[in-house]
Amino acid sequence: MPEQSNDYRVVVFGAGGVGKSSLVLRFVKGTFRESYIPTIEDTYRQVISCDKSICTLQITDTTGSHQFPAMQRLSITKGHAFILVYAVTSKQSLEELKPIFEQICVIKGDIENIPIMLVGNKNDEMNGREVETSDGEATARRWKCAFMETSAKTNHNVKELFQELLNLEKRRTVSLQIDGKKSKQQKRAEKLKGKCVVIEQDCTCHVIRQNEQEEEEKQSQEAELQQQ
Ligand SMILES: Nc1nc2c(ncn2[C@@H]2O[C@H](COP(=O)(O)OP(=O)(O)O)[C@@H](O)[C@H]2O)c(=O)[nH]1
Ligand SMILES: [Mg+2]
Repeated sequence: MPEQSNDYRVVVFGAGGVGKSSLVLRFVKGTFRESYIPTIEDTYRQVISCDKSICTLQITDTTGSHQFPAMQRLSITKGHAFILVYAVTSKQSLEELKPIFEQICVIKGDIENIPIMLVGNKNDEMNGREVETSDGEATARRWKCAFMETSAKTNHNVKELFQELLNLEKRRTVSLQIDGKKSKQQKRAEKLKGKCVVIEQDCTCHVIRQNEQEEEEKQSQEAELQQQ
């Protein structure tokens, strides 16, 4: 089991081309690109709240299901929560998730306490669907994990995916919402939406090599929270 640290680490797995990077980039930067650029491994950071203090959500976008085995094992060992992505247009991409899921079970043991979301991406694709929603749901029931269909292209269920994943964490309270750091704009948005849990304005995302200024900002936010 990974130790409880100030980082909350989410790892995204799935076959090449299913849309892992697109989902992560849509979430952290709000962008989408049509072209396919294979990923080696990228990590993004975002400030979130965890047990009423500030912590860092670290999202690791992996290269695909044929990742180097040692890297894959390390990602699983270090990860707190997992997103397993297939494309609804590829039955094979769902099948390729099975060995990854099994490896998570072996390494983590008690997986009922590990947040895992099975994700059927590209649900905007009207033609060429190979995996029905019910097939995804059935797999998730077998794996005792959560399930969602998304589209990085149309931004369908992307923020919800990350928020739901954090909601599955039962050992600590992790939220995209930073308590006490709501901007006027956010408060307005919350009023409009009724219940809003995702920060849209203040949660700037960073590639892991964050600079010192950001570190300072985080520390001052922490100090502010402690004073409250
Ligand atoms: N139609 C559609 N295409 C997508 C979606 N997500 C990603 N793609 C496309 O699928 C290709 C692979 O995406 P990418 O995120 O690089 O896949 P990765 O290898 O899993 O990281 C790219 O051409 C994307 O534009 C989606 O939700 N809908
Ligand atoms: Mg990628």
